[in-house]
Amino acid sequence: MEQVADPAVGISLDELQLAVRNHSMPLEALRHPLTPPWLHYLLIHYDIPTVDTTSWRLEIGGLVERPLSLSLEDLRARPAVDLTVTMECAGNGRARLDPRPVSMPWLGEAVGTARWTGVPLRELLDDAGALPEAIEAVFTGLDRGVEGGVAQQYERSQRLDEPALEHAVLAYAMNGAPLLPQHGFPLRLVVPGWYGMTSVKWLERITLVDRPFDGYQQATGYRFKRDEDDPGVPVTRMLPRALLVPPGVPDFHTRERTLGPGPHLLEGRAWSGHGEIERVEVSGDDGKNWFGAELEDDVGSRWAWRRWTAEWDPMACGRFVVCCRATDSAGNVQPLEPVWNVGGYANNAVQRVVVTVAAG
Ligand SMILES: Nc1nc2c(c(=O)[nH]1)N[C@H]1C(S)=C(S)[C@@H](COP(=O)(O)O)O[C@H]1N2
Ligand SMILES: [Mo]
Repeated sequence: MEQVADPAVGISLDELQLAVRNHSMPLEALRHPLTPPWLHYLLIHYDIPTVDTTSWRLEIGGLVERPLSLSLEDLRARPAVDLTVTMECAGNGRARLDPRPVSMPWLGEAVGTARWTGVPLRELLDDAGALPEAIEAVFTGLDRGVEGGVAQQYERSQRLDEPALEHAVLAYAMNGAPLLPQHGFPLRLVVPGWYGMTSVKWLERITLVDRPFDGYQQATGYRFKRDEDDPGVPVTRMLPRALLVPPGVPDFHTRERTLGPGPHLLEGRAWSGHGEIERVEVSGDDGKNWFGAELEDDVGSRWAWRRWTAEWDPMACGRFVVCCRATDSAGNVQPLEPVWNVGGYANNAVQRVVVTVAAG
């Protein structure tokens, strides 16, 4: 199902259409601990559904003792929890792969951090009472479309023994305001630490099942495959990534930066779904020499990015390639060059920002 672009062929109008419907987070928004919702990245496979909350219900069924049907008021009446999470699209960085997998052509900015408010998933599953044979929960969104020739509703599953499910939230608010339609109104799943595809939006149903779910987004999409015939392995948690706020001012077309003589305080944020961020390093010479950045914790959630700062003095005028890279407590470190796979997932190669330092 996956397609790979001929290396000689640029971005197509189909890819451009995906890119204008689904936007990334402008890098200057890395200055915010919580991303303003209108700057948070977006990924919508099909159309944004229109939902009438007078008739909308969340159904919880399948292998449960007590099927539940809950209105938005029912959910809001329950004790609420907050979960501050950095979410990133699994396809982030895809457009930088060579050859280029044809799908949403993210450059590296498909990320955002939000405070999600809602009901703990575990409490609802306990109320419904999973039968002993249930091993997975399937989350079904209202949105419909065709993908890889298969008509479908957007659906993904999670194993019931997945540790992140203990923290997962069914969210009806984002940064203290009702969910926006594009982020899943009236209710979405948020699974911390995982790439975004698992956090199903516009939820209408949770179904407990006794076998691994084999829907398109699980069995065909979101798998690391060497080629189209490889069954692949599932894409799960976010690899570490550090991003920096590009310093100076951009050129309108190329976005190359111009700035005055140093020293300059560089800043950015770093996250990982595999553990704490242990280290962020910065390079002013395209990854030849690295120096350490200071890590801060201005968000205060183990599931969210950490701010970092580093003083950089270019010591001369000219053209520089500034990069940053993160290491997490599981020992994952960002590579200098991408690791290729046919779906273009999880390319966490270091960000490179071209800057020209000019006197006065
Ligand atoms: N129902 C539904 N849920 C979905 C999607 C979708 O297309 N439909 N996209 C997924 C993907 S691929 C990502 S990366 C995140 C994006 O969430 P956001 O748009 O709120 O940032 O939602 C996920 N949940
Ligand atoms: Mo995604």
